[in-house]
Amino acid sequence: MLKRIDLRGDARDPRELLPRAQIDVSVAVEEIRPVVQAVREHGFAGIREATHRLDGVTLDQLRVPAEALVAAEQTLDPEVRAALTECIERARRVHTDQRRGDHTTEVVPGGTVTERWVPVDRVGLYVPGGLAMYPSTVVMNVVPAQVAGVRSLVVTSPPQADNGGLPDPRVLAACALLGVDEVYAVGGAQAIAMLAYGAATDAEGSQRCAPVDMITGPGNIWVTAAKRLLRGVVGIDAEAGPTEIAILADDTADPAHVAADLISQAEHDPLAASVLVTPSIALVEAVEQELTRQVAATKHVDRITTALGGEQSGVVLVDDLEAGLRVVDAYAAEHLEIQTRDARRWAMRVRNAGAIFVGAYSPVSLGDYCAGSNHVLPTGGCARHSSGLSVQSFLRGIHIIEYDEAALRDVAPHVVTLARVEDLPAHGQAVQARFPTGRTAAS
Ligand code: HSO
Ligand code: ZN
Repeated sequence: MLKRIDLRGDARDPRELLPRAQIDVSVAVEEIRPVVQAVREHGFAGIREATHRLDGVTLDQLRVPAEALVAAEQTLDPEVRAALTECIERARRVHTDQRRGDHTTEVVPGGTVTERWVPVDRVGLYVPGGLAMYPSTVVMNVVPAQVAGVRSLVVTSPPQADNGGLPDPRVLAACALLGVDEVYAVGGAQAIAMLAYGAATDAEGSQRCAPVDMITGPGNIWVTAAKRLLRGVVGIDAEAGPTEIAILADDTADPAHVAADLISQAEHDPLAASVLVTPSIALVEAVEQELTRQVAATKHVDRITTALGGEQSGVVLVDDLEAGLRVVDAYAAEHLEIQTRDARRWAMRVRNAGAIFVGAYSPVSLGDYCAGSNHVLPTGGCARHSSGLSVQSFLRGIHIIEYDEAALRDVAPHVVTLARVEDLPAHGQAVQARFPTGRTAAS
């Protein structure tokens, strides 16, 4: 099922040799451009037309009524409520610890730079519908935004024909549990355009969705394309690609666990990537047997079989764990599991991964729901330069510069010199104008 890539005795840079899907968003950008334009020009009418054409639902009002949110929460299965509540509480604990205070550096006596962390004012969260319907993702986006202190938070999710044109009831319930009361039944590129530009949400224009400052949340290729197109008009978290799991394992790993974890992320998407990196051929053979047995018994067989058999998945055989470490660093997985002897020690040496799951009892599914960690993580190798969603994602560090007369006078000659070197004498003059007698440190 998984193809084998044998890197034993191979000294080449593993980056080029690893499996990875190629996804081109640029074609989709051209396809959604007219939708975005229509929403920008015609507001509500543009959204309604696109929703009718693409989602098969005609809406007179885009905002989800408060009673519908209350009803979704009240009719939530108690077991689901308990699980979501646990997910929220654990995430809150971890994200609360991420908060950082303002910091002042006294550069010289009388000259300070303060870094003040200020939350983004208004954030829009896109929650997919259809194949991907994740109340847990509502939690993973809303909790860090709330902990950061974002004042205004809006959620938008596609209308479901079978839910009377409202978004999925479990998504609505998650919003209600988190205290989010501004929710819209809009999906796709039209939702991203509505959040970016703002729009009336009914025909009379009596209600409006005000534009947001930043959009987060996963979505399909059209949503990703709209985010790419509107980046700059509005802040964008990241372009979420199909999910990935890499497992670095040795002969101490349990093949049944390894197979189950590879399958768990393949369940998301036919384009999901599952990669096993190991020096143990015995483990590979045992995992292959387990995969055959477990895949046959699981629900989403087609999706999983396609994902595991796809170009983006495979088993990478390496000489030893040192070589395996180089491979997982080169791959920079969204999720990396370490199932080896001394797993923690190996985990601490990893440099590139969205999140690392250590040992036999920390599967990725735990992190997806109830570890307390965030499950919105960099994909497609972006873990080489980016982190997952956190409180920090919703904060801006503003530098506050405050120098007194003596401190400016003291450094003035250096400012003037650098201004001269860059041929920007007016820059130097802006400092010298404050010392008309020309008495700076140099004079
Ligand atoms: N594994 C997904 C998140 C998720 N899993 C949501 C289940 N629900 C991407 O990290
Ligand atoms: Zn998952």
